[in-house]
Amino acid sequence: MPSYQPPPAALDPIETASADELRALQDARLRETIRHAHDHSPHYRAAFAAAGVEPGDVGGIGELSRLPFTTKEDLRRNYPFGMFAVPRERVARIHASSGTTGRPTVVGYTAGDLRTWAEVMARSLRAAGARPGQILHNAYGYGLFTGGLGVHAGAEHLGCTVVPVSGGLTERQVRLIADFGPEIITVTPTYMLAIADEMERQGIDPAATSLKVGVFGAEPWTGRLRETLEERLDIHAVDIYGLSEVIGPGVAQECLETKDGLHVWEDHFYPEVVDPGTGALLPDGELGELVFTSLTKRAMPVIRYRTGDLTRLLPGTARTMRRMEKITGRTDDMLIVRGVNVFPTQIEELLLAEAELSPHFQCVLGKRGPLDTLTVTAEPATDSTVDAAEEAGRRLAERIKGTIGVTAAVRIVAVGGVERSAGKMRRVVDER
Ligand code: DLL
Repeated sequence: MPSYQPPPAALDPIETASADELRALQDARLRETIRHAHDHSPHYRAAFAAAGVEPGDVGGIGELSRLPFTTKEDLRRNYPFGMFAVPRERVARIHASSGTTGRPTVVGYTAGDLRTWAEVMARSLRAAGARPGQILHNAYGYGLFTGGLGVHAGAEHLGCTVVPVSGGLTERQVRLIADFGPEIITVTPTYMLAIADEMERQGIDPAATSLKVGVFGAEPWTGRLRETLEERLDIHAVDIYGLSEVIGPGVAQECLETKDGLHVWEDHFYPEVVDPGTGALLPDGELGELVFTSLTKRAMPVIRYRTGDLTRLLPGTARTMRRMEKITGRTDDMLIVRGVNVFPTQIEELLLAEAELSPHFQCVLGKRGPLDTLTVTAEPATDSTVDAAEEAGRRLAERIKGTIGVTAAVRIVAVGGVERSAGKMRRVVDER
């Protein structure tokens, strides 16, 4: 267990407000958001009309499910600026998804939205254990991706000394960590692993750096990977969640003191969980697709946005606001291999239990005749032999069959043979 304990810090009053206070605020903000979206966005006006709802029909959160969903497809159809609910001149910043498939999705922020974002992001970093005056090494990518600039603004707002490294140039990442002495690092968990490998290559003990907390997100990662990262780097590893459509990083954050899932900043982003197939609202505690309604965003409000992320909502602990469980995966990352559903996170849990394998892996989907095949590509751990890794690979294949119920081949490749990424790792390679 890492020894760092952050000094106490004052929270925003709403973080510990009563459930009633929070609900009253949400109700009022929801009414405003719906009115604003209806009056200023042709998309929402048409969508509400098609569903037969008037803004006045929704008095509060209790009636939210009368409104239609918003999907990624809606954003694509309105490319580039059609979802904006303010004149384009009032949009202070634009971000966009990489758009590897189809058109990118574009999101916009007013100056006020950027302030809100910096506030929720600062709140997230504080919950993660960051404090004013600390040096924060930000290795999330800067650019159209929301990670770099989003975390950056929040860290400045909190009062940290920000090192805006962005992703990539791994040798330099290690150099700057050694020279500047940051206590906080913000980066995807898989790129943190690559940085730790590079530390070892340079003869630096990853557990002996100045780092105390890693704020890891932008991709699914498991409790097992938390253990790996905490042990290897002697840091606290906490989870941060967000998505561009809703605002970017800072929608939900795990608290350092409990590490029990992510508190959703519900005063700005109202979460629902629905059945991914039928869209029916599910009660708290049930696993389904996360849906968000923004409560304060002006440039691009989102109403009941289908995230594609699978999780469940849980009661608050370290904060009164509800938690979401660590994300299992995305609906579109679910592998269906001969009728069995598999998430890469399930493979990660099993793979990390094998000490002879490195934590870098990919799931490759192929075809043999009419049948789908799943091959997990993995590497030997640096202090392991190829024979021991092959043996661990055979064990892993058996455990995948035994626990998940799917037949998978495990292919051991040379160290460095599994693709690396300086940001979000591509876990699934579809070769069919
Ligand atoms: O990934 C925003 C972000 C940046 C979050 C930095 C955290 C840290 P997008 O590129 O729009 O935005 O991707 C959003 O990434 O719908 C999830 O599928 C996934 N994702 C983000 N955070 C987590 C997380 C940023 N903590 C998509 N756990 C989301 C699992 C995550 N998946």
